[in-house]
Amino acid sequence: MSIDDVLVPKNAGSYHNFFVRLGNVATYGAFNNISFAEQHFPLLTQSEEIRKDTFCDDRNLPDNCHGKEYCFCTHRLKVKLNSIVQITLLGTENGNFMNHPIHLHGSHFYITSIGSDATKISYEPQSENPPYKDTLSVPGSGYAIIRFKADNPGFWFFHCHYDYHHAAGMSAVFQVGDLEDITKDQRTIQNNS
Ligand SMILES: [Cu+2]
Repeated sequence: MSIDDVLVPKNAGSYHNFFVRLGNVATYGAFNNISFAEQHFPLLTQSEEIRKDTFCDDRNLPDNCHGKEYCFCTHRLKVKLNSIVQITLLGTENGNFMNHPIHLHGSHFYITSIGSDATKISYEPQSENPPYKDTLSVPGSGYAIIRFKADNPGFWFFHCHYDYHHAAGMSAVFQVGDLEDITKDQRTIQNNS
């Protein structure tokens, strides 16, 4: 994969663009006002237990969440295998007092833009040679834009790395590929080991 494939996704079969507001209050944390609730089974190895209503996102909230400020459910961001994913991470802390170290499993990402003022988001890549990381500190009242190629099928945790924020729900799970892509990949790993 070249940097150009990610920074200029012109040849990508598909492209996903997410906007994630980071929120934390005294007792819970959230991405887009959804506080992550874990399932009782591991998604990766017991995917046969996944049901239609296992996951939620900000366009598909469970019925009991409507009208509520915060919602508790298994927040999933689903992307096509080999697509280019852009995520805008938005700090919502007043006065910039707490940054959030956001960590992605399964892939590294390029940080194409970062700033301390969330009202001045720039989508123009700030460098031709951007940092390549699996964790970044999003300024408390600022923003960061990250991009990666979703070429590793699976369920991957995406969360604030302050353990108490993570435990309080400041997390989501990326589903890279359809279940067939994921289980096929696992069979390949099992047969090769
Ligand atoms: Cu945090």
